[in-house]
Amino acid sequence: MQILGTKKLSVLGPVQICLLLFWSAVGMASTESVVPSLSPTNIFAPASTPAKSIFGLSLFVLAVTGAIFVVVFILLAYVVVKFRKSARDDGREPAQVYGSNQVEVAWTVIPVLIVVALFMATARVIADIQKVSPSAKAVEIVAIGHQFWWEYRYPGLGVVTANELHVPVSDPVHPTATLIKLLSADTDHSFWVPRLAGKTDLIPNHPNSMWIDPQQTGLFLGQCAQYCGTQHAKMLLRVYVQSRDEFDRWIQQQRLPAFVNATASQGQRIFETTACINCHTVAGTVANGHFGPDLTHLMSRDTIAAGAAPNTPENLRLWIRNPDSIKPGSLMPAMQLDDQQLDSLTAYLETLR
Ligand code: HEC
Ligand SMILES: [Cu+2]
Repeated sequence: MQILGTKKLSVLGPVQICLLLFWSAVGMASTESVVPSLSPTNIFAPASTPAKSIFGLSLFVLAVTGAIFVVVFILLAYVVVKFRKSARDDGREPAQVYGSNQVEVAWTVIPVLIVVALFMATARVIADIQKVSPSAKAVEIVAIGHQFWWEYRYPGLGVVTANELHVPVSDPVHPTATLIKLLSADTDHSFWVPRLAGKTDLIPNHPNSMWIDPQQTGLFLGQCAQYCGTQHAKMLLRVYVQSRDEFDRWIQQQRLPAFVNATASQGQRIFETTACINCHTVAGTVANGHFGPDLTHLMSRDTIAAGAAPNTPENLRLWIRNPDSIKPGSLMPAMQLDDQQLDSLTAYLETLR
């Protein structure tokens, strides 16, 4: 009974593994060739040099581990079939083999060599990515992780924004790297946009840096990849890769002070007499807080609250009424405003283009 049980298991095991492998291979093939843009975080569709090197490395690791799998699977299948219970078995214990030096040495040395090869390949990719020194033309950005949103500063360009990072594309004619210095305002976060680069942590009092050179325009998504508190899951990354012209236009627009619109003066008064200004900056007004995102050009963003919701008037109103309804645990308090105040405040925010 016991023997039958184990035999059944060992036959089923490889079959199941095989099926699993088959389906994951199908999945991989279809995401790569048929629908490359289906997932904006697809690790099989790298679009920047660091991500491409990592992709190459993962193919190498997959090939090595795949080869090991095939060898082990074939041997296992052979043994299971060849030595299965037969009618002629006399029930005695089979011959036992002890202490073969050759076998012991082989199954120690070969795995060690494989691990060393994988280690060397990995170390080389890491070193290759890190040794690149930024050219003078590189765009420099400081990314600061906050619970639970991203602050982006462009020190050389005089721009401060939040949650939606804009960078220029790097085409063969104008190769442009973007250098991102990673800081944290509170606890550990991790910057991870899979199609652009590997993960790098943002650690308090320990500046890190990374670089990207996205080779196609478009929106690249990511996610804070280090648990940083309740709303870590809604701390999304959005990287907008733009042509140089579009990027320059975006920079010009972001440098302007807040747009003043008399029709929203009532909302502006509420904003400026409520605690909002202690946490938020609106350039050119009395609002100069730094605990929350800069709102000077709030309307130039597609989403609010680090990608948690689309930036629509309804969501904005809902957010101010009760941030927890969109992002439970967010560090912005509900300010207990009445409906009329909420309406005028929303109308004011809508003018921050
Ligand atoms: C105690 C500090 C604090 C106060 C007071 C505060 N906020 Fe916030 N606010 C935050 C933080 C922190 C976030 C980021 C939340 C997140 O994404 O997790 C935020 C996010 C926002 C956002 C979304 C910005 C974006 O681009 O994602 C808006 C809009 C906003 N606040 C408006 C207001 C208004 C209007 C008031 C006043 C009624 C206000 N806030 C009061 C801290 C504050
Ligand atoms: Cu985080």
